[in-house]
Amino acid sequence: MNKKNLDQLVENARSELHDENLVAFLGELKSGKTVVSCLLKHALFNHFVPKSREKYEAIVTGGSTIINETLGGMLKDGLFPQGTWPITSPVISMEIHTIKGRGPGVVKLILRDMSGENYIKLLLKEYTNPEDRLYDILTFHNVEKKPVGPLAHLIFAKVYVIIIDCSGKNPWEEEQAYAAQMITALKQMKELVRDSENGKIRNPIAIVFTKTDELDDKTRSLSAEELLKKMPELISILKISHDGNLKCFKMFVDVEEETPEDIQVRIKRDEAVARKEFERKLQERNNSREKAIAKAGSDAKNKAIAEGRNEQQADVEAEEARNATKDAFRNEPEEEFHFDKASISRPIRKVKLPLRYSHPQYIKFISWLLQNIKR
Ligand SMILES: Nc1nc2c(ncn2[C@@H]2O[C@H](COP(=O)(O)OP(=O)(O)OP(=O)(O)O)[C@@H](O)[C@H]2O)c(=O)[nH]1
Ligand SMILES: [Mg+2]
Repeated sequence: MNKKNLDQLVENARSELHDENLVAFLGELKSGKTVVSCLLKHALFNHFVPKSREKYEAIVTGGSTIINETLGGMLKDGLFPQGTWPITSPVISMEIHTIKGRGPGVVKLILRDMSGENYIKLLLKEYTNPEDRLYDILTFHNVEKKPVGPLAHLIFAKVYVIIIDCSGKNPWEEEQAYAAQMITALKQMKELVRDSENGKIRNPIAIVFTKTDELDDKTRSLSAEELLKKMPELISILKISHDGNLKCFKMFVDVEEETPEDIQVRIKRDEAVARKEFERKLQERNNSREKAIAKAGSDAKNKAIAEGRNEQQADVEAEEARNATKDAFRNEPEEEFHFDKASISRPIRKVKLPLRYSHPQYIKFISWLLQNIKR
């Protein structure tokens, strides 16, 4: 990586994402990012739009398949989403219009979820050189060779949502250390791309406490702001790194323990998903084999012609080369589908049906996002 390349990447990312109203969800593995992004959509359509005093209309303009599948699994079978695959970073885009009155006009809201695994790799891992981190973020998994990779929004999002998982044994200690580390990395990135003021992040930040149903009775009754006070290290990091709107929210879904039947439903779903992925990979491998076979043939033919043999002879050699390549592939061990049911057969928590969640907090969260995304 040289400095010029990096500057170019930064400019690409800036111009691609400058006008996008991107909301970045940041949080550890399994902290609840996907659940929050899905319930935000649910709350928007089922609570915010129908109950607002302003007249709103909302439509999903992107990511409806993933959202319908995930929400469908929760609402119908009480299934929590599968972990987000590290090779994807789902985007859900929605447009919210004010029909009449003052309101914010049209707001396009784009939520970008990410896998906790990538979050750890890009924001929690130590880097000796911050420019290396920036480069990794901008180029991460850019398989489609676009001007910037799918995770460039980590640098150029309009709003950041930091997820704090309350379900751990000692959430305050651990989670505040992660969040503080992440904010420090983000601040460093913002300074590098000159998107900070006086060395501070200016973007609005929401701190979202998830799984608050798992807190003890006394702690659960605290407000979101009071929960933040349990993390003095995070507060002081925010003070020195952030100068902008900051708001806290607490979110939960009512959960219950799975029954043996529930476990079977979940295993069946997970196995089907794993099989689909296996078949996709197999298809990908077969396609690349086909290409390699064809290439071996045309290479051999070109070589034969270049060496002065006639067309017929060249075709024979091409056929031989294709067969040799086919044989080589045939000798490779066949891949088999493995699915480890035993490791996922213990009961875990499922969504208690009918779905009940902290929708008043989601309504506040949506209002806050609408206000802050417009700036
Ligand atoms: N008790 C409780 N558990 C929850 C709640 N929300 C999520 N969970 C649990 O947390 C798990 C992870 O939630 P996700 O939303 O998939 O987490 P994530 O951050 O998207 O995870 P990755 O994509 O793997 O990084 C779920 O499978 C549930 O078991 C909640 O409100 N209460
Ligand atoms: Mg996820």
